[in-house]
Amino acid sequence: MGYRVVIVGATGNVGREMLNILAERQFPVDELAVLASRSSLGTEVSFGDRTLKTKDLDTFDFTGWDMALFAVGSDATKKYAPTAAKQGCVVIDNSSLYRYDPDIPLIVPEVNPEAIHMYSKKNIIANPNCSTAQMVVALKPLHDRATIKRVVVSTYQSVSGAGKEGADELWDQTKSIYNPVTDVPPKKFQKQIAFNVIPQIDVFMDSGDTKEEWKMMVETKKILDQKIKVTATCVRVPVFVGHSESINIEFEDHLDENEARDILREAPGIMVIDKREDGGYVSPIECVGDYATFISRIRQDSTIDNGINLWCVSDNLRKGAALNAVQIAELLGREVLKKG
Ligand code: 11C
Repeated sequence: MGYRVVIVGATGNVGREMLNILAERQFPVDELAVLASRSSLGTEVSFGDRTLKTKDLDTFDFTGWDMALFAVGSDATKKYAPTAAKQGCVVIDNSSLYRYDPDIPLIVPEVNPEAIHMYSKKNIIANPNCSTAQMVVALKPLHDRATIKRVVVSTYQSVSGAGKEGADELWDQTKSIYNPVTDVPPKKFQKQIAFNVIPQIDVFMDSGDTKEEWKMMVETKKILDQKIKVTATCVRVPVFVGHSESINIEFEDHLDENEARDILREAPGIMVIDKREDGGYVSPIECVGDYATFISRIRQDSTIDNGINLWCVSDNLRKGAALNAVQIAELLGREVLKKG
């Protein structure tokens, strides 16, 4: 016996990846409902070798469905997730709406699977921001060994983090540079993204950090350890898929770079590619479609007592969104619902 699963926002980038990953990982699905807003109603989506027609999110009754994976923005989540949860369907939400609610678990299964049992407070589980998810997968095994005090991270985030409109803007702007007849001014992004980098993701906060940077600090604390200090600079780069991060970590205890490499090699969800030669590391284009968080460039930071630098790359639509949501669904099935 399997699960009755709903995908909310099935026609978007993340919704489609959720369907691909459920099929790839042979998640035990008995019945699947794919929902979309009225404007995309009737659009067909693929699930393995099947084609499914989207149904209307506005009129859908979640009663009797085991879990709903939400891949819509915070506004739509606010409108529909409480109803789904009240109707007895466990919500796994990819938006930022519920992440900071102390009664809602924020889960990366490789890091804090034990938090799953807190789901029952509100029948909702939150999925983290993409840039946080891949970073905490890398930090967790190192924190277990040498206790992290402080993290300084700079991100290089792909345009797909800003949805289809972000990817379209990079594509159209790049073409327009070769064909200047068509001008494609910045719309989704604050400045030209083609052949450029933009040190702003999301809105500015009073502190001077952007919200994306704030999310990395607050979410890392909630998922991994409240005591870890994080400072982040988040940058949009002209890459379609795959977020990269340069991470500097300061530990309580000494950690040798070779031991750090061995620990990461054994850690769940991680693939270490770290040869000290030309090209002996992973770049974002190579991680697309993969499940792993790739770690390269592991080395001692000799400017502090106990410091390590590393390079971390992952598919932001997969580990950063859809894969993590499906892993939460698997965890929920294994530890709580126990049907599969
Ligand atoms: C980006 N990280 O790359 C963002 C996208 O809180 O789920 C995901 C935003 C979020 O633009």
